[in-house]
Amino acid sequence: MSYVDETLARVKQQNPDQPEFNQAVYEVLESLRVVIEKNEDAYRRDALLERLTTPERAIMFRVPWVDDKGQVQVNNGYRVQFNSAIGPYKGGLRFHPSVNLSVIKFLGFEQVFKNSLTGLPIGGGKGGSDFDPKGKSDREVMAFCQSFMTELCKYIGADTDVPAGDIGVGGREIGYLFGQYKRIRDLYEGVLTGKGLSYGGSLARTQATGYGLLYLTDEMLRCNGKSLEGKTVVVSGAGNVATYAIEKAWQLGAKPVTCSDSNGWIYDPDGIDVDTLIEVKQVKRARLTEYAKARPNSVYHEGKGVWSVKCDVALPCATQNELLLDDAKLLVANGCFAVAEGANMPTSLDATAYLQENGVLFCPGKASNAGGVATSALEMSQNSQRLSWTFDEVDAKLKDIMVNIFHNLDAAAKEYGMEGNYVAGANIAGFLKVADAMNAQGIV
Ligand code: NDP
Ligand code: 2IT
Repeated sequence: MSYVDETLARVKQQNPDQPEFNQAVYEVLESLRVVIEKNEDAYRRDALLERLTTPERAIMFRVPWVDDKGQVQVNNGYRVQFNSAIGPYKGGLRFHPSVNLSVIKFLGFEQVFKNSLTGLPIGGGKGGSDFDPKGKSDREVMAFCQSFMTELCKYIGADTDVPAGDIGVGGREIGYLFGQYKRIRDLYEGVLTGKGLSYGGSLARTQATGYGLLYLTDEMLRCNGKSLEGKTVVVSGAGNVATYAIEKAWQLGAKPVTCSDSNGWIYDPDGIDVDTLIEVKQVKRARLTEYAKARPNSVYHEGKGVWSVKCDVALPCATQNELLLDDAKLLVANGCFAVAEGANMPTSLDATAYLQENGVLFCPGKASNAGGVATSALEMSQNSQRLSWTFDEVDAKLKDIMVNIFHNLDAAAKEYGMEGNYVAGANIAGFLKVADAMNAQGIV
């Protein structure tokens, strides 16, 4: 059996109850076959793939807190420190009821390659909890965050592990987490990114993932003789990534016509209005039914459905496995020619294959959503220098990083004889740097 197949079988056997983690490992290792097979004996002797697919450390902890009725609640907390070969662990925290060890491990594994692709010195990690911030009072969210950080603070630090936001963790949560870290550790350091501007945050970090997604999409289209100008874009999600993807799509001349949340979705024939979306989701923390009330031409539908809307470009920006084979078939039938992932692993393996086989330009999240973590690394640099850069400085660096990422993965795909396969290009380019650093550092 080949070393890749042996490793896939071992990961499955050791983690039988972790479907998301197995899915992420499968996607990466399938792309790496060509690289591994060139040097199989050396990789096998060094157990490189075993080390790559086993987190350096996985921390699980109890998070007790008291709700507004005086009832004690208990959630599960996680931090998976996956790989520190190229820098301190870096990656977000997700607060969502669906969080479990499999989800955090898949996200941490993806983060290793994503962070490598940014070209910046950051290793990969991820954390979170099955806590659901939805419907909780600010006091309840603060109580939860303080309890979560009381345990997490033992394992993180500005040069060790630097968490940030992800689903359910935005500016409010980062503020409460930072306050508790500083209080317990008595250290004013850049231990978290996505901070508020008054206490060490970076301009443009809020917008970075969505903007970066569009910078990369724009470059991918340009290099394939196409453009965003005048194109119809469908977007899923209505959170941080989706909102600023929609804003930048407008700025680049496209028309984004959909967004969605976990209850339903909006089609707005006039294009999604960013101010209304921000007012509904960020200010009121309300459902998308409120968007439809504020924009009478728009239509609200219950459930899933954005991929049924005719479009040129599709940007999944909500969550994993939200674009399945039937959705991919609809997109192709409706003439969609590009899909770029804003979320992590939103497209299932069979849907990705279908899109690629039908000539759709497909960019995987570990490349196209890397603008968020890249700008987090820029926030770390500013914190270390005790300086703040302007919005335009950060935005220009972000754009450069995204354009470079595209060219690196495009070149890697070409070098290994898979021109246009950006999934393979991203996995190979991300892997080579991490593998090189791991080799140089010996058996650790
Ligand atoms: P937010 O919490 O701001 O928004 C998430 C959005 O997705 C919300 O609209 C939410 O709906 C919807 N959603 C979440 N879970 C589900 C689900 N199970 N089914 C349907 N809809 C769902 O998160 P972000 O925008 O930050 O994250 C979105 C994606 O982007 C995630 O995959 C994340 O890992 C990824 N990402 C985020 C980065 C960042 O910087 N924030 C960086 C790179 C990737 P509702 O409002 O109902 O909760
Ligand atoms: O998935 C991701 O890259 C993020 N949630 C952002 C991580 C970060 O450290 O900014």
